[in-house]
Order: sequence, then C-alpha cells, then structure tokens
Amino acid sequence: MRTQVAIIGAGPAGLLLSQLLNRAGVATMVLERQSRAHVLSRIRAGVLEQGTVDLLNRAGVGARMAREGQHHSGCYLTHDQQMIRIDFAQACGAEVMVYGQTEVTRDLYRAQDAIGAQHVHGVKNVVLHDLAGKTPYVTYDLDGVTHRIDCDFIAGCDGFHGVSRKSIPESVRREYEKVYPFGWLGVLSETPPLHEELIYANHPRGFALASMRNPMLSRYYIQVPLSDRVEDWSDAAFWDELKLRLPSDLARDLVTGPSIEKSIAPLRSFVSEPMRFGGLFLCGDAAHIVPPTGAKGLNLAASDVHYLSEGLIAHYTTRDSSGLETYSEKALARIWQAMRFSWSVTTMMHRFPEHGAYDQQMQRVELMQLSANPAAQRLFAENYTGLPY
Ligand code: RFL
Ligand code: PHB
Repeated sequence: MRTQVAIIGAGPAGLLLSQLLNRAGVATMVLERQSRAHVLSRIRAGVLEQGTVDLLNRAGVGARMAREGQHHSGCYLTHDQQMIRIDFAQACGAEVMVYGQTEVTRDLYRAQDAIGAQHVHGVKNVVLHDLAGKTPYVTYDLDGVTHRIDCDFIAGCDGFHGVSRKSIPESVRREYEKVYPFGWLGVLSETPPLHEELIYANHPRGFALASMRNPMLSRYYIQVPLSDRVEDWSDAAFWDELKLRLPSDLARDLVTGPSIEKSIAPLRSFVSEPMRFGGLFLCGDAAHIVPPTGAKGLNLAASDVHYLSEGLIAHYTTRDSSGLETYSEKALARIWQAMRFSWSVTTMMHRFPEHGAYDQQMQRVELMQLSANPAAQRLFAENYTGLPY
C-alpha cells in the first residue's frame, strides 16, 4: 500500500494534520495503536488559543466549537484570600476558547469520516524504516498480519510514549528535560463550574485549578505528591482538599458531586531536537511536553501542525520545500517560548518540597507584580492567549 504522508498517532496532532492535508489534496494514512473509543475517552486539555481556533476553522471542523465553546476574556490567579484577575482583552486584545480536547478530537474524527480519510486503529509493532534514505516506509501488525506502507514522508504524531522520536538515532537527538516533584489529580464532575472564568490557586497546601467544559460539566485539579495513587483519593477527600485551597468566599459556593473521571498526571517539561530527521517530522507531544499549568500542550501540537501542513502542502502543490527545510527551527522557536511560560507559571503557583520561605516570598512578589503591573499582566496575557505563529 502507498500513501503520500504516513501519520503515526490519531491524537489531535495526527487527526488535524490528516484533515488539513486531505483538504489540500495530499493523501494520508493514519496509524493508531488504540481503538477510536479509547482515544475519545481520554480527558485532557480544555483551553484553546485563538490560533488553534483559527486552524480548526481552516480545517473545516469549527462549527460545533463555535456553538458550544465558551469565549474567555480573562482568568484568575489566587493567593491567600486575594483574587487577581488577568484581563486578556484589556492587556493584549485577545481571548481564549474553552472547548475540550475530547470534543476537538470527536469533531476531527467526524470530519475525517466525511471526506473518507484513511485510519487504521489497533496497530501493533509500528516500525519506521529508511528515514535517512529516499524511500521511507512503515510496517505494522494488525490482527497478526504484518503490513507495509510506502510513503514520501512520515509524520510522528504519536505522543510522548510513541515510537517516532525513538526512531531518530541517539547521536542526532538532543533532549532537554525537567521533571517536577508532583502531579495533578484531576476530577471531572457533572456539576456547574465554580466560576465563569478559570481559577488558578496558589495555596500553602498546594496548587489547585477550577476549570470547566460546559455549564454542567466541571474540571478540577489539585497538586498531589507523585507517590499518591488515584485509589487514595475518595471523591469526598478530593472536594474537601479543593475547598481548602480556594479562597473561602468561593469555596463556600462550590457545588460537589460524584466524579465521572479521576486521574493523576505527572508534570514534566521536555523537548527533543531536531524535529526532523530525513523523511520523519515530529509533531506535538512526540517532540515536547509542557506541564499543564500554562494550558499549552494541545496548542503547541496545533502550531506544529500549522507549520508542518504548510510545508507539506507547499511541497506538493508548488514543489517549494523551504517550509519543510525550516519546519524544525520555526516550530522549536515557538515551543521554547511556551516552555518558558509553562515553567514560570508552574514555578509561581505550586508548592515545591525543596522550597523554603525565600522561594515563597518570590512567588508572592511575582503574584503582586501581576496584580499591579500592566506590563506583567500583558506579558502573561500574551503568552496565555498564544504567541503569534
Ligand atoms: P497525543 O494526544 O498523546 O496522541 C498521540 C497518539 O499516538 C498514539 N500512539 C501510537 N500510535 C501508533 N503506534 C504507536 N507506537 C503509538 N504510540 C502512541 C496514542 O495512542 C495517541 O492516540 O499527542 P498529540 O496528538 O501530540 O496531542 C498532544 C495533546 O494531547 C497534549 O499536549 C495535551 O493533552 C497535554 N495535556 C494538556 N494540555 C493542555 O493544553 N491542557 C491540559 O489541561 C492538559 N491536560 C494533558 C493533560 C496530557 C495528559 N497526558 C498526556 C497524560 C492531561 C493529561 C493526563
Ligand atoms: C482543563 O480544563 O483541563 C485545563 C485548563 C487549563 C489548564 C490546564 C487544564 O491550564
């Protein structure tokens, strides 16, 4: 079997790339290890930058997002009992859209089905071949039979644990990593959100976040030690801890209910350079991970897809390969800026086991600066709503 671009992974990066390429007449084949139901059961990101919204609209998948997504023109950072509102609209004239990654993925699958894009789910033993040569190909097993796809290019959209990044020789890869000494315990519940905007809470007991998906679906997180397991946290214990970390006026109004999803995600910053090796291009979490504090993971996957799809479409339509040549450099420039923002918000908002009184004063001063200084507010707002592509 032959295609132009073989795409490994049907997360948001793989599906969005496939959608943009197919609409431009470039043939793709998406290989996914999990079932479609499994991909759609994952609860992850919730905040979309304007650039991501624009790209989804360009991919023809924006209709339901326009109806059901919520426009947010600010968010809150809390500290002690104080609430600092960052007004994105006033600080930098931009806003974000709250619309879950699960819904983005569902919309992409529907659009892909409508144009007859090719996906194979449940593949095993994906191996990438001849990446440095002229005839790259992919082999995989399905139901005990080995298949081969010949292609011009391979897009590695298979997330942090995928096979693509590891197919680049170690002598070529440069990896940068920071592992944080805590995770986020997340709960999804069919309750009205605490507030109409997101609330990021810095508290002596640890960080908390009150987010949402829609008027009857809330998403909350609390910082937990890496040694905690989901089974250690009953719903009642989660709600009690969350209330302790929110300003008391707000906590009084929190509506609690049974959790419909509960999971712990470790926090990590990671970048692998370069993002191209011969015929292989890495995209999204396959090349980089950010801690979720800045809401950047999904948005970086989208900006990678933007650069890569432009490069591939120009290559096929005008024989101009300059976009492919500069892909890694352009994507990485934006990624490192998002790395800095995610690291700085994570550092400002969490309790670190090794931190003492000095570090806590630094957090307090940073928060005070954000509450009083328009330049600091603008920097935060520009980064949160998304730097230009
Ligand atoms: P994904 O979504 O991980 O998709 C990769 C896909 O590749 C498949 N795969 C393979 N397929 C074939 N062969 C193999 N060998 C394969 N290995 C893996 C996987 O099954 C999967 O379907 O990466 P992508 O597309 O780059 O998208 C990135 C985003 O998903 C990610 O950045 C965000 O979800 C990160 N993230 C969050 N980002 C935010 O902006 N805000 C958040 O609140 C937020 N919460 C989260 C998150 C990531 C989490 N993870 C990864 C554990 C919460 C969690 C729990
Ligand atoms: C979420 O709603 O899941 C969410 C929102 C903002 C973040 C992280 C997660 O920074």
